[in-house]
Amino acid sequence: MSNPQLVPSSASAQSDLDSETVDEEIVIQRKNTLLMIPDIFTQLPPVRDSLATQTSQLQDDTVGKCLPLLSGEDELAEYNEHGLPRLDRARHVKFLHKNLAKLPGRFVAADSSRPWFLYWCLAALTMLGEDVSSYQEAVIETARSMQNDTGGFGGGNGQLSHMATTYAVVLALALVGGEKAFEVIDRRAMWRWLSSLKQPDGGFQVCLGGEEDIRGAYCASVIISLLQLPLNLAPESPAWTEDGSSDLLTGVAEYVRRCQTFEGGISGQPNAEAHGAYAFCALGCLALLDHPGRIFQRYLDIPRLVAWLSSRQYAPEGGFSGRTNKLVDGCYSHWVGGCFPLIQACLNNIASGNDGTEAAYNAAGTGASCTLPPAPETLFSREGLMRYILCCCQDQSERGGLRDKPGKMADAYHSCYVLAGLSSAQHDWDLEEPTAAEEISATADPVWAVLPHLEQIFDRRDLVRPIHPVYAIPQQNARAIKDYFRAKQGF
Ligand code: FPP
Ligand code: K
Repeated sequence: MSNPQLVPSSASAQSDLDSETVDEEIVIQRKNTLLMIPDIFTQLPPVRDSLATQTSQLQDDTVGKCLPLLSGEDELAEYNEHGLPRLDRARHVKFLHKNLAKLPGRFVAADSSRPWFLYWCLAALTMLGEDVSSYQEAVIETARSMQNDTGGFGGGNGQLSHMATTYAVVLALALVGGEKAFEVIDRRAMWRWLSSLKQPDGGFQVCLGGEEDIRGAYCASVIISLLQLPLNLAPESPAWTEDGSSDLLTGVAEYVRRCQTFEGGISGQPNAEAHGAYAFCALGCLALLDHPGRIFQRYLDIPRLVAWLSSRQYAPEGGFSGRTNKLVDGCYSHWVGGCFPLIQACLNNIASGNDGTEAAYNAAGTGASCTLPPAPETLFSREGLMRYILCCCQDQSERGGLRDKPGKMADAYHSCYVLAGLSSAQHDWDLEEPTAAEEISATADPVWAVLPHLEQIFDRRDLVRPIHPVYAIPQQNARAIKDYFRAKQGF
């Protein structure tokens, strides 16, 4: 290296240098790092609305907290040549193990979220490359205490079964894996319980007598698919029909369609406000019903959805917001960022002509050849998301863990979904085998091909383990539980 300014201080600092020289060197180094960071991540947006409101004030405060961290000015961080700090793996691992241990009294309000803590921590540890099988016994015991004879899992012993806690328990059992863990689940009772939540309009209630929303549809689809449940409805279902024409999945896609809003995003229920968390639920749910290349086009306005999803990514922060005029939050790295691998799979399929567009065009008999547009290489700024995650979402204190934004405490929820978002930014996915609607319970499982995305700015050692784009657990864990239950005839 001919330019001494590029030599890291650890290598060049001599013991006889006085502290002033060292300080000067650090300043020079920071300036050089800054040169490597695109202006869009270090400057205020060029177009600003001069009307000050509570909303614009909160936005300015957030940018104010993020900018120094994005500009290589965090005293506690060591930046690489692109201005990115390392992923603090060891500290995050420690934080997550601690969150799986007995929590202090102030967590009592989170008691009914215990299944979630299991899932968030186990999933996050897995993404960080940890082996979580040592938690098998504990997860089995906890899951047993939360299962109801009437089907499903509550948030704790004696609590009402809920779609979200059931989803979290099933994923936690899949993460620790093994026959003993899978056998905890009473699948017949689960099937009855899901039948009783299924509504005539295609959606699902989240608990008996509770609200019907798109979380219900997503969680139900994941549970049905992972547990390979029969699709026919139990007679006590509100959606049961005498002629047997409707099953657990009837009308789910139509329900999802009704949740797309005028903005292009997806709301929790028809005619409500679009939110990133629900966009992921919508796409995840549809992707379990058929190949995204076919089903997204059939039920959603994709251009408007992509425009809305893209508008969730902010500059200079680089992270995503959950809805229009709200702030970036690390968790949307997954809820919004996790939509992109699914949309990418959809567009790749359309570009390859597999979705049937080309055949339909040719069949029209015009004689003209059909030229399909190529799929875009990437749909969001991976660099921006990575910068937000690594610069702004890591708790630099001894505590470790990942967070919503600077100034917030790290927690298990954000640790899980920030890492899941990092996985989306670091990898490319494609769905190899198209699957037919019936195949949700059929023998062949569609295979997601995943490779690290080339041209990255992060240290290769900071690559996290990829997760399945729909189930949000590693693909092999999803496959293991599905194969186990598929091999069983009936319950
Ligand atoms: C608004 O919170 C948040 C929502 C309207 C949706 C929350 C739902 C999820 C995070 C996940 C649902 C998915 C499953 C699988 C159960 P806010 O107003 O605090 O945040 P905001 O300002 O960022 O919108
Ligand atoms: K929030």
